[in-house]
Amino acid sequence: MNDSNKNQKRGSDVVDVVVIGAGFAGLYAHYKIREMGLSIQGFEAGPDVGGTWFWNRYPGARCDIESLDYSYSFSAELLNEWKWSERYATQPEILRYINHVADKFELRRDITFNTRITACTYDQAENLWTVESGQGDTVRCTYLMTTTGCLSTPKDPEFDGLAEFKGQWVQTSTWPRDGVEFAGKRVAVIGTGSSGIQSIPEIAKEAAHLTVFQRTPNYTIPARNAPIDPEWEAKVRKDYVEHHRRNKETKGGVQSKLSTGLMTFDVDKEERLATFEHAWQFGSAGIQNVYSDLLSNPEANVTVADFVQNKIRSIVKDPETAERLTPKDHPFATKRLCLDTDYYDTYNRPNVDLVDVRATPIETLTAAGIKTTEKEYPFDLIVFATGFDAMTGPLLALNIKGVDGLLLKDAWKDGPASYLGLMMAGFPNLFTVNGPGSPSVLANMVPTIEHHVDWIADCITYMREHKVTRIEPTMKAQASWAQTVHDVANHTLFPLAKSWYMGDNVPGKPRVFLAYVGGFSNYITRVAEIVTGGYVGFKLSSDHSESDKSA
Ligand code: N01
Repeated sequence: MNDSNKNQKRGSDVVDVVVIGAGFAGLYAHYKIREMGLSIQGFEAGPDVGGTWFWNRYPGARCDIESLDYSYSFSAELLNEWKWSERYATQPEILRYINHVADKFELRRDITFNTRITACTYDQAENLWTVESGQGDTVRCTYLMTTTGCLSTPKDPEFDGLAEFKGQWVQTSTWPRDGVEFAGKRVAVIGTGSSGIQSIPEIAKEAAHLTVFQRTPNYTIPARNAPIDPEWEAKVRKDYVEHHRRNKETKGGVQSKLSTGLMTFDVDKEERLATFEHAWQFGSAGIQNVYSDLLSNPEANVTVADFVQNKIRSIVKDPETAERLTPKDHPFATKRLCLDTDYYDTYNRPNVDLVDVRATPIETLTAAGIKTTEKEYPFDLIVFATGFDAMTGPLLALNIKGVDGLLLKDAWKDGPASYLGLMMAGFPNLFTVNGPGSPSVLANMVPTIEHHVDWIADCITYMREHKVTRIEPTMKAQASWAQTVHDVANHTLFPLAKSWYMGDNVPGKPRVFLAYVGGFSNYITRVAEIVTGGYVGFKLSSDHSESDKSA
């Protein structure tokens, strides 16, 4: 797939920038930093580019943002030459796109693949970062950029008896590259988040029998995926660059086709139901925004929750199964809303069963399969769709050590502390793309990535032009941003759900809302004001002086 490893630097080196990760964010970082004329060294744990789209190749994997929007916008030529085939692109098509971008701009040139970074240490005297891999690579750099993704540290299967199981087991998050055979097999899927909900209908079509182990039922909306509507495509492509610029002026990084601009109770019940029905038929996660208070007013939320619950009951023929699939313990869309193809209908198949593991918890895996408190189920294959240590996991795995030996894991023991999701106090010249406290997972990831990388590139340019050698946020600005992230989350219903947004899925993880829910456009404005004010909230220092622009 790539022959770039031939040209790579090994051993000890000093470069301007080290970029860790080669998914959407890492590749754009390479493009941008190279354009600035700086030297760069990239590392990627996988054997090739793609990040999340390299690893998550389970059947049914596709994006839940429309393809025409889930694209880089930094190159008009790239936008215009790449043609997506479906409304919501599949994982293989997205990976082909990422490979096309890497080929077109020769972005593999400075990346060392198959190399996981295991330590990043700040050297105060030299004002340099030392970056080390598990294989003995050591590189020093002036600026360190993490483009390690938000959902790239899989949660390991946390079940007793895994070693006893005699069949095959796989994780959706690290799906085998040569595929998995389901035909004729008794298959279990554990987990009903996006990965489970996308893969279950596909696995059910092939497996002899599928048993789904569900802990929390999730809300999901039919994607209504189809070949791209040529009329819509022509309209977007007429002014494609401008279309992407407008995406960056929205709350979610994508222009809504469903928002009414109204509040839920501005309209009567009949009109509301017609609006929800239109959104259901349209097929988009945008149903959560048709009325602006659906995610902040509990009564408003109940109206859409009831609508979707009735849909579940109307699709799933067995009333008991329908009841088990109906979410009851969290408001609508406060766990990440899923988009599916035939998910609920899959439970009408004779070869599919649903086990509620809250009613009958999994006790252990056995040589033959899975034993719950009720009985033992024999399986040939178990699929773990059990999620990730989101947002903080990928950064903590880098073993980052900052000023005075401060470990990131200690700095974050009560939850991630970051200024704007871009930088952390005590870790100078370390930039995080889509770090905790940024809009990231609550928005279209590609424009948020472009925004962060552009911001970092501008910041480095500013530093070089103004002879600034060190930048880091002040503790005060960082604490104030954490308060903002907390406050805006508390104005919504999100904290009412036990979700990975809150760190609930990882035992012992502090309960903190991990993303900025105030909207991408507001965030862009805030960040721009900070820059215009001369990097408000950052401590800038040169070899001779220090300035502190307290927020
Ligand atoms: O992971 P999840 P995911 N015993 O954490 C269950 C993005 N993504 O990989 O809810 C039993 O959502 C867990 O149960 P509970 C997207 O942002 C995007 O599916 O914790 N069950 C849950 O049902 C998404 O939100 C796309 O009670 C256990 C499931 O496993 C994020 O990635 C596609 C368990 C995990 O769901 C993560 O999605 C795929 C246990 N011990 C992913 N541990 C698209 O673009 C966990 N579970 C469409």
